[in-house]
Amino acid sequence: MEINKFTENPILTVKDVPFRVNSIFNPGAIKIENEYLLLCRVEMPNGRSSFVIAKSKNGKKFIVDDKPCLTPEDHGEFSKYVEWGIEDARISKIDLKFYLTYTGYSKYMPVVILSETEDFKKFKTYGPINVPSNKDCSLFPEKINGYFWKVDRPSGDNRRDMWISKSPDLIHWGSYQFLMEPQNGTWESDKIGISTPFVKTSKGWLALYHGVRGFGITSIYKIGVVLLDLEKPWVVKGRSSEPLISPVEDYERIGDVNNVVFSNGWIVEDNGNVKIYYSGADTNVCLAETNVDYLLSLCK
Ligand code: BMA
Repeated sequence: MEINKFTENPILTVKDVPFRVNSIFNPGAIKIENEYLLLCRVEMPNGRSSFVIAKSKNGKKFIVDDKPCLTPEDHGEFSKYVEWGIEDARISKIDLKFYLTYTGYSKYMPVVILSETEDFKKFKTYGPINVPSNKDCSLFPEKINGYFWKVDRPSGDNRRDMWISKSPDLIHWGSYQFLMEPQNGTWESDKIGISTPFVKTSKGWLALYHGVRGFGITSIYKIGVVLLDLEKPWVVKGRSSEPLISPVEDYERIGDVNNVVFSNGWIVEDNGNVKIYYSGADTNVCLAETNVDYLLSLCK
């Protein structure tokens, strides 16, 4: 098996949302018992995003809830950091709770927000866990060397690199280290960012990342894969030299932002099968299937 885009893509579009939205895209994903849950970004008619849940028994056919579960207005004292929307949640289960890292967008520019939930009904937010501009943050599902770890993407001057940091409590972060930079003259030459949460494999911590290359007035977003050392997660053991998923089909080429495939959620099943949830052209939700062995074989 290599990677297969689902023949019935896209699996969700605005037509599946029972309330008025411009688009549904960029879902975080988690499997709870035997149910697949997507925390989808919905861009509301005013152009600001909230999150809505979609659920499925088979990971392919999803039913979208009839209202958002988390909105900018739900952020209490932190609302000013998310006034222009909440975007692109990554979901990690750590111990018995689910932790969400997502972009809060406001006049202060993008910043990573941390929230936790036990049931996807009630959410507790801890507000920003870094200073702007920073986005695309994924957590590791367990402590390494006694600390929690995250990877994110600060935007300083002209650089768009991924950094790794650690925390005793998921809220206070430090020991920042450079992790990965875009490779010049390739599909990811302009910027990179982590896509999915990290998953533990026998060979290391595996995650998808995105790479962007600009051509004049347009940018093309593609998805790659990276492997970090299990004990020293600041060490990159391998990464794909070519993209794993590229915008090819009309539903990936044409939409609100053309020529984009973007993922922030996947399910790695116990048998090694992988369901990648991604969006085409910032406009829909799609599925691609592969397995861990194939992804590991790409990390050279
Ligand atoms: C990124 C994020 C994503 C989006 C992508 C392509 O910077 O804002 O939400 O899917 O751009 O437009």
